[in-house]
Amino acid sequence: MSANIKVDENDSGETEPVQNLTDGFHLLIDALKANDLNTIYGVPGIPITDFGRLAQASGMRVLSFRHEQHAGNAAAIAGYLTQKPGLCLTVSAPGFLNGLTALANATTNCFPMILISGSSEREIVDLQQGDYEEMDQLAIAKPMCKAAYRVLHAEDIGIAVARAIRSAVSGRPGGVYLDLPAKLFGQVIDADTGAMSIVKVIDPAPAQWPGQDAVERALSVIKSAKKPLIILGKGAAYAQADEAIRHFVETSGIPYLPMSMAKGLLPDTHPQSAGAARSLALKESDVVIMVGARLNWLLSHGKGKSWGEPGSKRFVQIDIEPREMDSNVEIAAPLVGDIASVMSSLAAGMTSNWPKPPAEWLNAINEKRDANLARMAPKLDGNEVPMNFHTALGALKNIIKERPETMLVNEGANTLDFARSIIDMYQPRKRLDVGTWGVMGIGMGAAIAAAVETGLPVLAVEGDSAFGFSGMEVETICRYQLPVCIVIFNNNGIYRGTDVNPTGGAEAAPTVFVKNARYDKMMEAFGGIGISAETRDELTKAVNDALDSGKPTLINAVIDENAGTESGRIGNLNPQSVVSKK
Ligand code: ADP
Ligand code: TPW
Ligand code: MG
Repeated sequence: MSANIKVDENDSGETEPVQNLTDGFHLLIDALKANDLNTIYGVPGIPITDFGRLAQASGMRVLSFRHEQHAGNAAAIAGYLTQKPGLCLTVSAPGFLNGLTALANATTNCFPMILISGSSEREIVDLQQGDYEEMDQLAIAKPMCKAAYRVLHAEDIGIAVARAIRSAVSGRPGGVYLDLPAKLFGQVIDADTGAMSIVKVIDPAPAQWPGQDAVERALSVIKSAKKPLIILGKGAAYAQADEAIRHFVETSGIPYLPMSMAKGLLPDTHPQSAGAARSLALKESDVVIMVGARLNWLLSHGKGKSWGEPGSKRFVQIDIEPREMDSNVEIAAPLVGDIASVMSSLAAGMTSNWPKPPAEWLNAINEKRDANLARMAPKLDGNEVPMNFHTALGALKNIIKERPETMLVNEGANTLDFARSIIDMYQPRKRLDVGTWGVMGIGMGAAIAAAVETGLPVLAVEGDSAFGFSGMEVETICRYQLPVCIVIFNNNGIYRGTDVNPTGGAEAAPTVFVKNARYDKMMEAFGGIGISAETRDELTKAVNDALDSGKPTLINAVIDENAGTESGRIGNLNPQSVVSKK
């Protein structure tokens, strides 16, 4: 898009050739569009209000949120789903800081995004003279993300955007900060010079092949295993190497465990899924093949009781980030490269008569899995009123089974942990959740990005506390008429609704909320559909109606306030007081 700013250089009234000009606003739009970045999630204000208007006028989608953190979370999920950096646009200082949490969270989760923020003037900021929303944003962003850049000259916008894109998506993906001082937007340069300054990034995330020696080493470790196990992480989901992963899993015949956002990469009902025999698989395995998953807290750092006898494991790890190797335990066979390339290298070395793991191991896992599933089944068919987590999630499990294309968003404590294990996923990249930090507040941002980026119906399963962190974005969902159905598991509080003030005073205990709140009324305030569901049948009907109609809907699912446990499944991480409670 050319700026079409024309200046008549002759003020004497004679006709003179006019000079085509462009400015920072238009150059930024041109640079983004040249790289096929066409959607912006943000909050307007000085100095980026006109940028949003001009971007929309240019045909970009500019989606305004009610708080930058949720716009940032949406951008991060857009990046995860598309392998292109999601864009978040914020105003200076406070808007920037609101977006920064999402940028840090994206980086932690290896999601590519770019936080573009307007900022105050360098000269004033650096002398600390008190500009409007003054803050040294670049310095603050740097430790929170993968890379941070500032642009001072309009002719550098093209190269800066290119640099930001490549930084976000190449190698281990992550968040990038782009600092744009207010003055930059209004800088005017010659339009031809401007057009030449735009850079289209060629091959932004180049394939990274593992060395042949590394491949052979890994294959020999895998071949020697008596009890092998594959762990698929969200890096594997991000890589979009779905067929190559399926081929590796099925040719090897090795049981696999999906980490939560890798669920559905292969259907959870796949005969090799060890999801319902997780403890046994981790404890007893002798060779563990990590595919785009880190040995962080979510996997007890690859050691300790849940991993069985010390020294009983050898690890093969596939990751694009070399420094991930040996992060927590020794990696016997590191495979550094992108998952698609590594998988195809492994496949080349695996003949079709590749030996399957010993039957004894497969039987042990299958028996455990079937027993666990059988034990769980009756709980999921219950009709209790008020509903407990199993009643309500049993209903949602059946709905996702019938509608496997649905995007599922999930946050909370019990609401998260139970939903993760109960709701089977059938397709890749359908499950979006609290990720590596276990952060509350991703819900509405993730739901909005899921709807915008895929056009598919979205089901957001939210703890009542979790929802509160981003609840105001229901207005955004209604405004853009997105096909999002939010189900709030309302148990009157954080973990449970039963805590009382130990002093006997009237002030509420720290973990409880207003009893019997009607979250559904929030949706009605903005023209959406609000429903309070007290039974399994009411819940099933309301969700099906919402997914059929595509209308923004919020269902307040009334859950027994006694049903949850402290911190869900990670209560063991709570520090214990050594001084006895009174
Ligand atoms: P989970 O939480 O599901 O266990 P993590 O976020 O801990 O997953 O790990 C994801 C890993 O995937 C990161 O170490 C990241 O470097 C890696 N990764 C991301 N994209 C790719 C890719 N295309 N190829 C290989 N590894 C990747
Ligand atoms: C940004 C701490 C972990 S889980 C949770 C909080 C506040 C809410 C749990 O209650 P909810 O779920 O959602 O009602 P349920 O089903 O168990 O009742 N701030 C941030 N992130 C985290 N993780 C917290 C606080 C937390
Ligand atoms: Mg709750």
